[in-house]
Amino acid sequence: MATKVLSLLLLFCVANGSRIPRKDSQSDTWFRHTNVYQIYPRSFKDSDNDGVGDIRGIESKLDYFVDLNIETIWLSPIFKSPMADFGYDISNYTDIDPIFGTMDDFKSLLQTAHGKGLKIVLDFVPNHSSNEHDWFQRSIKKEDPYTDYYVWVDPKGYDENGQPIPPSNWVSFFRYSMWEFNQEREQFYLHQFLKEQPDLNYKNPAVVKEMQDVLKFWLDLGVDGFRFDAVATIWEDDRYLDEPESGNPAAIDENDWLYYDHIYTYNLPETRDVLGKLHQTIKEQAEIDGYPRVTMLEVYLEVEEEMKYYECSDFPFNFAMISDDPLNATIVKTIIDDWMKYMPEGKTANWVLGNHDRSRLGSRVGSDMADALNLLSLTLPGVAVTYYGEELGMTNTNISYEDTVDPSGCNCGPDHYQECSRDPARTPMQWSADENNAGFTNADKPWLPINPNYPEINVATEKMNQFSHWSIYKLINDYRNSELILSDGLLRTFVVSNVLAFSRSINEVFPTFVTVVNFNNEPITVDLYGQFHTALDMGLIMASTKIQETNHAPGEFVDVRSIHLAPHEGLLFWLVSL
Ligand SMILES: *[C@@H]1O[C@H](CO)[C@@H](O)[C@H](O)[C@H]1NC(C)=O
Ligand SMILES: *[C@@H]1O[C@H](CO)[C@@H](O)[C@H](O)[C@H]1NC(C)=O
Ligand SMILES: *[C@@H]1O[C@H](CO)[C@@H](O)[C@H](O)[C@H]1NC(C)=O
Ligand SMILES: CC(=O)N[C@H]1CO[C@H](CO)[C@@H](O)[C@@H]1O
Ligand SMILES: [Ca+2]
Ligand SMILES: [Ca+2]
Repeated sequence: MATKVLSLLLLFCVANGSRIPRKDSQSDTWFRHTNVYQIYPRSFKDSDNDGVGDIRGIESKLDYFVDLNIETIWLSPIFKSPMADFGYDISNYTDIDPIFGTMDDFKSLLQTAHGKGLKIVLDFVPNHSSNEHDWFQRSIKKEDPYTDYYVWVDPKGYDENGQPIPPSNWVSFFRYSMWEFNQEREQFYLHQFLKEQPDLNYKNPAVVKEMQDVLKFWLDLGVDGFRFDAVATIWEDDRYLDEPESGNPAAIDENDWLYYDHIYTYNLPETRDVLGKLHQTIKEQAEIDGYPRVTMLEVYLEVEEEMKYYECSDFPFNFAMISDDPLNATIVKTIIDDWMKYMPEGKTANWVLGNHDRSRLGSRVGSDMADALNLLSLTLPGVAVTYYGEELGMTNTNISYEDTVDPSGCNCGPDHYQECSRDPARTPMQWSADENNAGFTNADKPWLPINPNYPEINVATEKMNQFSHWSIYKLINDYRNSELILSDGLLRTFVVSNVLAFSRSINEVFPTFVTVVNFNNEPITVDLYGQFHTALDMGLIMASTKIQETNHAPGEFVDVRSIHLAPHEGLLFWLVSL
């Protein structure tokens, strides 16, 4: 294939200029330039036909990642759980839930993955356990040492009906009070999420130690790192003062999290002290066996505030491109520039386009724009994070109220569930057009319905079409894997007529490549000459998301003074001289 020849040629010219030097080779580690793929295990592949995806299912599909040149797989929680929040309510942090398989299944997955050069990152949910966790059950009974493992507070008083009054007006993420009264202990406990998810008390050093032991358990088994869930909620102000109203018009009513400004419950500075201790446990493992693991954090903040979380992790996820606000070239340029400007020296950037809490990329920006944004994230410096199915152009699935299972959706009721439910972005992976349930399961009914677009949007069909979402994604990842896509070096971003472009090179003398994304709904011709850090004026095309509408086949040339772009086209080329 032309592209193979092309990349060999380019490899040769880079090799000629000696191996690509890295900015800080001392601390260089695999996760500075890896790509991360998030699997939502319930929906990836079902091996035993009960309608729910599982660990053996994932193991059976590992070659999919080898094929796509994806290195790191992050699994949403697979731990023992009553599934009130589908695994984000953990009743035993060191055990596998039977719905997903056994500990032996997990060990086998890990071993097979490592044998194929893949990494497995686990989801770590530090803020809360399940209410069915043994610690919580003993805490209710005030059995030491568990008495203060959770946040227990006396009622503020009792109302005229003798009902206990909660300590404060705090409202949880999933609506209604953050406080739940426990009859047995006659105190309220705190829950930032569901009442089935009591918050752990990080003011208690025994809890910190307990969670360090959990990390150690999995590190000793050989996992490659962790993604920490919901970290901004770890610490609360223990004066339990009421939070002020936010005035946010998006709030449904006063029971909605958005109704308040969470000044006493979200992103408190002590949070980072706790995280620092947990991160330290992960780093120490490298001192034992010489192999560095990754710590990635889930935290949604303004960029400058978010940067503080680099102190206590390898990187906090960059969610700036995941919002429901429309994106355009100027906005995305600002997102990129801000992250690169504020990121601490020597750290790694990252770009997240989707997850199991948000509307799917293809539904937010349109399927063709999704390809262009995948190109963007895969060619920016640092780590690209892909949510399962977004390499196929999967979109949200319309789900009726009757079929809704997400507690966040159910709590909003039949009139508002579509604003709150996360089910539409969690439906089964679409493997093929002609097997049962798109090749996900042979059960009569999968746990969530299959998207009706599966006959076109699926792995098998897209593999056979060189212009499909999947084929474009793979081509770009193949370049990434050839080390031509750099984690460090020069980056210049610019915008011309709502077209975003950026150039990348290790330094002035190394080859420069350029990514261009047309955010316009119309075709446009742009002149990008003079914007790069070199005077070269021809582009040798590596990839385009719109080959069928343009003449931008890999190996063709383009004059940078006059680049004709299709609507929503993403284009990748090397700067060359002829
Ligand atoms: C978690 O599960 C493991 C394996 O079954 C068991 O040995 C351990 O005691 C459990 N821990 C708790 C806190 O229930
Ligand atoms: C989604 O499904 C509901 C009922 O199941 C239907 O009323 C609604 O029109 C559908 N919406 C879309 C966008 O298809
Ligand atoms: C991009 O979005 C911003 C913010 O909504 C807006 O001010 C700007 O005019 C938009 N630019 C284009 C070219 O649409
Ligand atoms: C993106 C993400 O991981 N969201 C999770 C945050 O934490 C809550 C509670 O554990 C989950 O419900 C979300 O899915
Ligand atoms: Ca199963
Ligand atoms: Ca908390």
